[in-house]
Amino acid sequence: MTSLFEDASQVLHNNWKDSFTIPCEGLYPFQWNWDSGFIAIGWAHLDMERAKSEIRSLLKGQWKNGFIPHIVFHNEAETYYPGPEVHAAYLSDQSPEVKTSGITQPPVLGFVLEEMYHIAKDKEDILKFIEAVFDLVYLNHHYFYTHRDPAQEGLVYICHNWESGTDNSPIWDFIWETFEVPNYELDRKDTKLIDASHRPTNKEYQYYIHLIELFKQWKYDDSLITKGSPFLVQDPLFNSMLIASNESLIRLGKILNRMEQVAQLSRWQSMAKERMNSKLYDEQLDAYVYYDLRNKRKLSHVTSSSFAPLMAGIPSKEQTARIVKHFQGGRFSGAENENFLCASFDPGSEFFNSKKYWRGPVWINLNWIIYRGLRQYGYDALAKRVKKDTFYLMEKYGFYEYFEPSKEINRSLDKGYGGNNFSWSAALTIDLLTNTI
Ligand code: 2M8
Repeated sequence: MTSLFEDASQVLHNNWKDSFTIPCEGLYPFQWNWDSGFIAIGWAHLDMERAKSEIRSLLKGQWKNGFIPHIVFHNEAETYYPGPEVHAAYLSDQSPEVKTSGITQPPVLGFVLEEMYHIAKDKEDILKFIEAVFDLVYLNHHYFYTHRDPAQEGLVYICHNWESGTDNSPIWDFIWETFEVPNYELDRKDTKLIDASHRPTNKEYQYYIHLIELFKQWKYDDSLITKGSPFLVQDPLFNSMLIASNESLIRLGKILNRMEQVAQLSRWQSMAKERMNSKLYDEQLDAYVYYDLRNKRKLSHVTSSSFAPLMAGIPSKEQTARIVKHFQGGRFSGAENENFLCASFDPGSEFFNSKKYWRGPVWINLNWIIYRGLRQYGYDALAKRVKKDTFYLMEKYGFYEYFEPSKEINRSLDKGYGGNNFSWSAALTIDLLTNTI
């Protein structure tokens, strides 16, 4: 019998394509932005040269203004929709030579670089690498604070559900209710590859494609998107990843003596943390929620993204004590601890669906983010439980994309949900296996 570590390592090796790693054979055959960040952490434990290559390949897709796209199409593949011709990023005068999408994903690169630094045995060598990419990652943060924060308040917006990483979260239903879309012809491949009931509906895809069509009309010009996009949301996960990455870049910048960048990052950082608490924290729910910038309203629902601010050190100790109650005989754990941690959407809500992608299932990258957050605030026993739940699911089913949260339903299942041999599930398992708590 092979170990979990060996099996995870095999998944990464199988999904490696010369200079980067695909998230999943068939289902996601290109390089994805935040996937690559998590994958690089896995590679850092196995082969640091591959971890570096993963980051360099992603940065080949960076635009002149610092923007990093959510997909880089280095290769051709017929198994994914929408491909490069639908995204048509060449319409922007900022886009690079390689084909990319024109929307982004949660900015994890800053903290990924710091993880690589901690994992590396040869610190001199890794610092040379970090020094070589530091300005590019800094430029990405500069892009966010200068193009995605119209009120200059410290919170950046996303303009597409795919930018959130949590594609079909019920949160986006409330945005879809605010506008109508034409009927686009969809050439979906995902629903031919895996169980369609675990994926978003065609109606939802009409919205996803419509937003892309609007952005193309505007040649991906950020000022036109700010003015006109019907989807403009301040998302707690996205902003937490940016804040966690700011913090890492500040620490790395000090080591590299990049004091000018450190000073600017620190200014963004203090504003961002303050605003997360004054604008996105919901006192009634004891959780960070979403703000719909277009329609000027809070979207007060608890999702696994609501817990990401812990990893970024945003809540006070008192707030954290209230937040963790969701995990102990609470909303997410269930009163009798009947759920594995952590469902992607409030299991008590009428919008929860335990099988459907980001509307309920457990995701390993969010578990990793929550685990890191709990440890940061000293909730080691709870962190251990998140890790135990993660390993249980992975050992029982393998490295699936997402998993059933209900312990009861799990008794009769023999598979996880979505794609199998999914890279970030494997990569972050490798990382969790190396943590002693
Ligand atoms: C999923 O999203 C893509 C679009 O980006 C899709 O469904 O086609 C999400 O889970 C996203 O967070 C992830 O990065 C991507 C690749 O794993 O798949």
